[in-house]
Amino acid sequence: MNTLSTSELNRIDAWWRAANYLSVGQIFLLDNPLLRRPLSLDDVKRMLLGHWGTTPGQNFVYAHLNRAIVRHDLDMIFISGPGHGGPAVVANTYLEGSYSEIYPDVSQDEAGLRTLFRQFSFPGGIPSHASPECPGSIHEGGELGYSLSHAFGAAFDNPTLIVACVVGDGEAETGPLATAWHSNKFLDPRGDGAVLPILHLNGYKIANPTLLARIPREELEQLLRGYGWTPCFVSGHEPALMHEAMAKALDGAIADIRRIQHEARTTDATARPSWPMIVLESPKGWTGPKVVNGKQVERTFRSHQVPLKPREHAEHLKLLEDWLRSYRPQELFDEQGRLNSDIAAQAPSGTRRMGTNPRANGGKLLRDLRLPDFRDFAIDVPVHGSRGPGDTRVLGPFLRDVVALNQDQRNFRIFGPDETVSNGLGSVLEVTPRQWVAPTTSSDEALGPSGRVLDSMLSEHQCEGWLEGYLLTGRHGLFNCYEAFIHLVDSMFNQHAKWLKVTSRLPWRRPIASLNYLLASHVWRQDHNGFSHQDPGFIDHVVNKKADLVRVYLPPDANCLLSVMDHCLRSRHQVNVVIAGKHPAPQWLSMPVAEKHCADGIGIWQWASSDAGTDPDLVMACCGDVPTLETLAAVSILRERLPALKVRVVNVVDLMRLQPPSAHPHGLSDADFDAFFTTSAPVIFAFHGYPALIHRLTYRRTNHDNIHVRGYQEEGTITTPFDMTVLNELDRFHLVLSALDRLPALGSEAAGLRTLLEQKLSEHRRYICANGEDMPEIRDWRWNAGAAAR
Ligand SMILES: Cc1ncc(C[n+]2csc(CCOP(=O)(O)OP(=O)(O)O)c2C)c(N)n1
Repeated sequence: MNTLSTSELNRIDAWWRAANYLSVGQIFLLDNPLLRRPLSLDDVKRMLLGHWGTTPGQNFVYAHLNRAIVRHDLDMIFISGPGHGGPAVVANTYLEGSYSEIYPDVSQDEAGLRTLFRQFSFPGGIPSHASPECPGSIHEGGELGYSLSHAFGAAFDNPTLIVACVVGDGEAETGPLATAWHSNKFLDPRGDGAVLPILHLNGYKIANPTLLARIPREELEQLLRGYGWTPCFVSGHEPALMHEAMAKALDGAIADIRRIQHEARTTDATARPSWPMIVLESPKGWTGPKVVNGKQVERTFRSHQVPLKPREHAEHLKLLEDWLRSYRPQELFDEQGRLNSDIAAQAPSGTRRMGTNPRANGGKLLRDLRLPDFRDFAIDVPVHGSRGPGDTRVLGPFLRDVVALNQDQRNFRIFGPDETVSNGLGSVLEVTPRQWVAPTTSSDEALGPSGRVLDSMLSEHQCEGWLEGYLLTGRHGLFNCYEAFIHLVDSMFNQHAKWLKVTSRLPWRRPIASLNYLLASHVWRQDHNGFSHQDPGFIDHVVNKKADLVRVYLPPDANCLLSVMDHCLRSRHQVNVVIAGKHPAPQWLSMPVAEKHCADGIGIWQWASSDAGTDPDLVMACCGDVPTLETLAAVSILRERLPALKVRVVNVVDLMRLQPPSAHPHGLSDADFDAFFTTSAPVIFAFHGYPALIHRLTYRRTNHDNIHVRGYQEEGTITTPFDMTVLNELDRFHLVLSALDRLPALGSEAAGLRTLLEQKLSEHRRYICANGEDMPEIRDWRWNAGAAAR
């Protein structure tokens, strides 16, 4: 028996035709939206920018999802993997009414249609992709590869939600997408929603066939089954047959999803389900021009963008008009240009419409996290420089309690590529397992079908994509990662930052929780990994983005880390990068002092300085835990050997304080900057990352010429922790030597010290090569100026 009645089939086909008509109209038309008169060149845009090829397939999917939503009363959102099919999502959200509710000027009449067409890919209008401006979108799809991970991120902790995710067959060739199929091993059918992937096998990319379309059907099916999915193929090109096949496939998929969820939610079944997915094998450029300039277009890569160029080829105008009229617009829209009511009635109502589902405007659903008082986790700092267990290890119990306090709300997750324990955050596993729906053995630790930590897939791309999807649908999270390998998601970070930038200017999009990176296992302490694991360049990458969106924090110790993390978890619509160590390290500030220091973002450490609050001869600045340690060790040498020298110690937690306020909202005024760094004293700046960044951030400051930066110089290997700093001339001895270079007035006093320091460096080298560890005087060094921490 057929799934669709004839009238249902006709209505769904009419919706599809309407969406196709609106899509072609968006790509081509400036005017004459209802073809009330013969098309003229004046009706056609001068610059034709957009993508047709993927669009009819996505329109087809959307039309059928609408039917499924109504029929099964689904809570569903739509992700357009090949987001260049923007005309499709715009057209469908317009047809369902969501679009005009947000943009009343794009009204449901002829004038609105004209605006809809004109604005697309047009100066002052909207982008050609499923961009943030498009209601219902959480995924721009400009950079291909992340649709499925976003879909899973959205589905976590949304037990009623089904995320319908169109995956391009070209997109499926990207690394992130190819690994994303495995996300099904992390979806808990009890507490999470479902993801319904629809692999859009239209056969072509921009100029090539796709791999998945050119492997035998059986091989493709085995591949998808091998990833743990149960694929259902919908193949063909004849609309009536395809409508019936798609409706049937969707009903089947929804039934399977419901069965899986019902079983999981009502029994003790723990076996990993094989979730359904659909493979939609339809022609690229379906229903568009078949042959243009003597070449096949429909079902080829030639349909990818704009298949007709009426201004270049006179005969294309007629082809375009025929194409538009082939959808029979007079049957679809009434005299006023409004979609005929019997067609419009197919749309789901209210927030069931995919363009209006609040999950796709996550800020609307965002609830504050319940946060424990971070001060309760403070480490005691009886004297400046007392030993801590490792800063992230102090943070761990705080995060553990964040997890525990929000278990009921189910709105906080920690993501990591198999590194949460390694990064010193193992405490969180005291209150939650790592979510893992595959089988376990008795030797596994802290794995379970439902948990707040997702760290059991070695894929930075999935962690990033899942977290983004989670945040975009109104929840909170943290991504912990080795510093060097966070670069794997540079590009994903870019896209997310772009999304934040655009949405921050859309009043109807509510702010979402910030994307928080905790980069532990950083460049300076990759003791057992070496050069491949040493790279602090993510900071440089991040600061390229719009200043009001990015924050970079380098807490010098555990109490500062606690304060910074509390702040980040409360913040909205930003990207926060926090860099912290996991190895035992000196602690400098008691909690009250740390809290104030972090709120200020920068401070003079008077207890370590010898300028007695007067104009210093030298500023020793530091940013990052290891640079802070080496700076204080350098200062102790200076204070012991050159007691008359007036040294000021400045510590920077919030890197953005260095920029002028015109460049970043956290920027220090010039007067404040000068008050910290003086206008003429030499500044030796020990920095966690590449030195050039400090110059870039401070080049407009009065004293910039006197700022001498030491940081990572791309020197690394397996060696001792202190030797890493020596190799990069960030160690205490080089810092003092740098200071002496810039204090010529010291004369012979400096010469003696210089000789001593050079001897120390030689001694260090000899010692580590003989003993395989740092010299005792380095390992056991303590800040001994004697002042108690306050
Ligand atoms: C990561 C990435 N690489 C390259 C591109 C350029 N690009 C845009 S569309 C496209 C082809 C996409 O093919 P597919 O995913 O199959 O989409 P469809 O055929 O449905 O248009 C390419 C390569 C991109 N957008 N993103």
